[in-house]
Amino acid sequence: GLAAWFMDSSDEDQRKPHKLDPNMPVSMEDLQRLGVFHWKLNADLKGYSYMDIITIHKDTLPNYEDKLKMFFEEHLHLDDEIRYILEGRAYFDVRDDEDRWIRISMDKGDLITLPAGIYHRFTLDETNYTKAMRLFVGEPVWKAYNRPADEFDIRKNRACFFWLLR
Ligand code: KMT
Ligand code: NI
Repeated sequence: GLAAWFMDSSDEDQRKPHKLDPNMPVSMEDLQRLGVFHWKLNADLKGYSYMDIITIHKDTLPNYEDKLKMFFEEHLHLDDEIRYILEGRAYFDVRDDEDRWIRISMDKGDLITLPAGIYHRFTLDETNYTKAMRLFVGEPVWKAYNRPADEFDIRKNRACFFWLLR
């Protein structure tokens, strides 16, 4: 857990690490610039009004194959995505401000928040199992907009933010 790197562009198995050769790590600071926060649980789970637990394994998740396919489609949400890994491992891939894929490796005890409007996707790794807590501020909205979804204000706000940061 707690590691991130730029991804290669090979079409090989999505569950492999897909590191560049040589590896190009992405720091916590770089992720924070993108609005992505990723840390070991510091008991700061305050302020969330909804929680559930999803067990992603072929024997426990209905429509396992379809769901994994859906999770790996590049998409965004209009709310933050907050996940806390309880067991197993997984990867969250996010697009940086230059549209490069960053792979974030997550395992037991890792918490991540993805900001509303960031393009991202999710995959298991080759261990094929993770149990995650899904947290939400307010009423949960699971609606995902597959790319392209640039018509939303949140996308324009993000573009403006990165333009100002340049
Ligand atoms: C999402 O929206 O990307 C997901 O819910 C990923 C799977 S939950 C660990
Ligand atoms: Ni998502």
